[in-house]
Amino acid sequence: MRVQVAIIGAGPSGLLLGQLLHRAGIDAIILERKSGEYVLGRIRAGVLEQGAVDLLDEAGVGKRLHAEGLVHGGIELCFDGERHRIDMAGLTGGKHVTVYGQTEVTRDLMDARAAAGATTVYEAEDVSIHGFDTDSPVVRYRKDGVTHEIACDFIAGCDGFHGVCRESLPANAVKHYERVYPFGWLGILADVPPVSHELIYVNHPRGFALCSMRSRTRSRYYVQVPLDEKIEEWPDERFWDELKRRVDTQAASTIVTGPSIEKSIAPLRSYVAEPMRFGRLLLAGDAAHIVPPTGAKGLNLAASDVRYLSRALIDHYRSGSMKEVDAYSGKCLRRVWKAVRFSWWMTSMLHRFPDTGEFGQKIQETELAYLVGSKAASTSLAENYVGLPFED
Ligand code: FAS
Ligand code: PHB
Repeated sequence: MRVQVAIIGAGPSGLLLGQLLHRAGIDAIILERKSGEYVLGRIRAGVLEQGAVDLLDEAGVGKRLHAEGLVHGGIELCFDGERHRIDMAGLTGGKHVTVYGQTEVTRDLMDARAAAGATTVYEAEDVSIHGFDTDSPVVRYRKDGVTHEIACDFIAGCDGFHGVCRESLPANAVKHYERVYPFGWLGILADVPPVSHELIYVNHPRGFALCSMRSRTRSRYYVQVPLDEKIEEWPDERFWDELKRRVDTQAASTIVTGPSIEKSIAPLRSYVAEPMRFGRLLLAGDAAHIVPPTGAKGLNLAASDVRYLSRALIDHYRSGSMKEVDAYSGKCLRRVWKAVRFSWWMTSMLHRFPDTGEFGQKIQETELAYLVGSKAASTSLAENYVGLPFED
């Protein structure tokens, strides 16, 4: 079999890239090791930058997003028992974010790919990549006991942090930058109305909390927990009690609780692999970088990479030039590192670290008090949260 582009991974990165390439008439196959149901079952991101929304529109999958997504012009920061709104739209000349779950983005992309009759091989086993340092790379995989080989021009490594593509690189070909945080996020999804119409990020001596949502009837909440915490030690009642202890009294008295429909603990790390291109292999999304979800950047960075990658591949097939492919890694990484910095800054400011102590708590609360009282500082947060400009 031969295709122009072999995409490894059917998460948001792989599906969005496949859709953009298909609309440009470029032949791409997607190989995914899990089932479609498994991929849809992962509860992850919830906030889309305008740039990601624009790209989903370009991919022709924005209809439900615009019908069901919640457009937000601000967020609230809660510290020292009080909430303060950051008017992001007012501070950024009208830019917004849209609350629309990653699960829904993935579902819309899966539906579009099926409607286009484009091939996604789910439950593809033992995917391996070869010859990406030549002009004729090859991908192999097994399905139902039969081994298949795909010749292609390019391999898109969209296979996430634990994928095969980055791991297939020679050790001396990639530089790793990493910071692992000494805590995790315990997240709960419940069919209860959100406590507020916008997101609330909470700094509290007991730890971080976040009040988010998926719709006007479905809420997503998180509390910071120690890394060694066990999910079975967190019955719903304990979660709701802890969340109420961390939010302000008004939120604690009005929050609607209910049975969890999903509950999980996610570790937090910052990670970047440099470069993101190795010959005919190009990494995108979590395959190349991970951010703590505090800045709501993970999914948006995946979309950012796919924006650059789709344009580079389309330019190559239209002009024969490799100029944009050569520029891909540098363009991505300049934007990735700014999002990694913002996510690290938000995490450092809002979470309780082992060495925070009373002095550290006062410093965090003072930084937050300065932030909400300074137009310059609030503008800096706002322009990063709604999404920095792209390099074109
Ligand atoms: P993904 O990991 O989503 O997709 C990679 C795909 O490749 C997967 O389907 C995987 O099965 C497949 N794959 C892996 N190895 C393979 C192989 N060898 N062969 C074939 N296929 C293979 N981001 C936010 O912005 N906000 C959040 O709140 C947030 N919460 C998160 C919570 C958790 C627990 C995790 C893990 C991530 C969270 N993220 C969040 C980040 C997340 O949304 C990612 O940024 C997003 O899924 C990136 O999409 P992909 O790059 O497609 O990677
Ligand atoms: C979510 O709704 O899952 C969410 C929102 C904002 C974040 C992280 C997670 O910063």
